[in-house]
Amino acid sequence: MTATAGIPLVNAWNEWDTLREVVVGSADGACFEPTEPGNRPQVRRHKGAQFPTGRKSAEAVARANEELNGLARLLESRAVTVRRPGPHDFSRPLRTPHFDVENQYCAVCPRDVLITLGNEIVEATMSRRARYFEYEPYRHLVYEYWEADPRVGWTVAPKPTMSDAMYRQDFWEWPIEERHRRMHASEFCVGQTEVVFDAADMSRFGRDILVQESMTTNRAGIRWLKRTLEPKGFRVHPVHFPLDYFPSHIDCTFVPLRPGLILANPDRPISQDELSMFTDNGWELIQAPEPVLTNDEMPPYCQSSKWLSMNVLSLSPSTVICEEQEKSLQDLLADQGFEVLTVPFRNVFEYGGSLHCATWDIRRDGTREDYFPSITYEPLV
Ligand code: ABU
Repeated sequence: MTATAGIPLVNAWNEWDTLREVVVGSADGACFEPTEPGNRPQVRRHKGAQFPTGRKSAEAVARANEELNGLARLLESRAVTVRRPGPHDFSRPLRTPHFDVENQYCAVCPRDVLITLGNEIVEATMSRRARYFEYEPYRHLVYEYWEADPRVGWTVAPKPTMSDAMYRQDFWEWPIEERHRRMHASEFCVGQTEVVFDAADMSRFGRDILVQESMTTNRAGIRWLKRTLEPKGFRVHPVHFPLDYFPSHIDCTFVPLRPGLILANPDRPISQDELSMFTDNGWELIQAPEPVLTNDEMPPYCQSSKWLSMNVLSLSPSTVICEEQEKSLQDLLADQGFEVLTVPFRNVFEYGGSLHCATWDIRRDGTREDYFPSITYEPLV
C-alpha cells in the first residue's frame, strides 16, 4: 500500500461523508464476555442462570461471520475497500500486575476500540479487562496505514490498571432509587481515578467531537480527550443522556446521519442544556421508531439493548445501511430522502453491536468542517 498525493489513507472527519475504506469485524475465535468489575453479563430471560464462559460455539461464530461477510460483500459492491482484523486467541486468560481474567472477548466491534479522527488513528484505553488487548487484531492495519502515508497520525491512549480500585464494585447492586440518584450525577461502574474511555462513546461532527459520559467512559477520559484533541483543532463536548441508566457507547442513542440531521433515541433524550448546541445551529432531531424486537426478545447472550436497531452505518450523506428487519426505521429514513440498503445482522447482536459497532471507518471523503458556527466553547487548554 502506498499513499497517493490526494486524500490521506486515513481520513474521516464525521460519521456520514462518502465511505472509501472500512474495517469490518470478525467473530473468529470469539468468547463469552467474562464477569468482571466493569461487566456483569446475564442470560436474557433466564435471571440467575450462569453466564457461559470460554469460547462461543462454532455454530454461533459461523452464523455471525456469515452476516459480517454479507456486510463486507455489500460494502465491496458499493466500491468500498473492506479490511478485516487479524487472528487473535481470545480464549487465552490474561494476567497483568493488576488483574486476572479468564478469557478475552472478540474482534466483532472495532468501533469500540479505535477511532479515526481526521488523519489520526486513536486507540482507546478500553474499560473492561477482557478487552484490554483488543487493539491487537487491528495493529497490522494500523502499522500498514502508518508506514504507507506519513500524513497518518497514531495515538495510543494511556492504559488504565483496571485494578479493583478503578471500579465501583457495588454499582451492580445499587437499589433502584440510588441508581437513579447516582446516574443523574453520572456515576457508573467506572470511577474517576484513571483515564478510561471506549472509542464508541465518541461521535464525530467535523471539528466537534461528542463524548458520552458512561459506564465505559469517565470524566478523566473526557479530560484526556480534550487535552489531546483541542491543540489539534477539535472541540470536545461531553454529552449526557440522563434517562439511560446503563449508558455504554453513543451509537445507539444519538446518531448523526448527514449535516443537520440526527437520529435520536426516544427513550434517551440528550440533557436539556446540551440540546441547545444542536437547536442553535439548525440541527433537526428525528426520533427512531420502536425497534422490531423488545429488550426481552433480544438474543439470550446479547448484552446490548433493543436500540441496536438504530446502529446504522452511513455510506454517504444520502445512503445508509440498516438491519434487514427494521422496516419502520427503513421507512423513516427513506422518507427523509435516504437510499436505504439492508443486510441481516441479528446474529451479530450477541457480540455487542450492530452495523456501526461492527465497523471502523478508515477513509471517507471530505475535510474538517464547522457544523456548529454558533457555539460557546470553553477549551480546557
Ligand atoms: N455497543 C452498543 C450498545 C448500546 C446499547 O445497548 O444501547
